[in-house]
Amino acid sequence: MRTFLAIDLPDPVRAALVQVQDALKPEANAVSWTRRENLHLTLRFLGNVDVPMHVALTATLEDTLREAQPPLLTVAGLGAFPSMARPRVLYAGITCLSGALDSLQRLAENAAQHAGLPPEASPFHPHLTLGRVRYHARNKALTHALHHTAIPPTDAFVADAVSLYESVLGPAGPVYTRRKRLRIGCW
Ligand code: 2AM
Repeated sequence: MRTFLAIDLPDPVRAALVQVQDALKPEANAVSWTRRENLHLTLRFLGNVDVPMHVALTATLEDTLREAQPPLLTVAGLGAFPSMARPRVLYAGITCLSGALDSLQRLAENAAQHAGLPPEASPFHPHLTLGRVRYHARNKALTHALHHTAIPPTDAFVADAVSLYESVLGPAGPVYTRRKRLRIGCW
């Protein structure tokens, strides 16, 4: 089962991100846009993991998340990987106003390694993927739009849980199904 750990987004944040996608669309015709229901903040991509590993991983994470502080998050600015000049992954940034998103990511990483997964090689760059450019050439209009498109203001939100998602890849894009929801902090 192909899975990842993510933080869900409130509806008003999703709506704001869809508005941004709509604003960028005229400048980007070869982009696979993330569907509204698929918008999320990835904490840790796990890849193909078997059931016993998931059980071990979620048990460890559930325990450690109880001691964690739910972070207060807000959406902040547009960006692109690998660069604004050569955008391949279009994203909205995320800023942590209080609590620590990085320590949540470390708990997810520790749980993954404890369950037997190899360490994540890439550094953590928290982001909300809006779309992926299918043909990556320089696109000055898109770069310009990324610099000049404003994200509609949204309220900051508390991330009160980490979700384990199953991802099934298909011709119409991935379908994500939540398999588990692990609360952050003591309730
Ligand atoms: P993203 O956060 O940039 O969108 C499910 O595939 C999620 O896991 C995606 O949202 C994706 O990135 C993230 N992810 C991270 N590394 C990945 C990888 N090697 N393959 C697929 N998805 C990955």
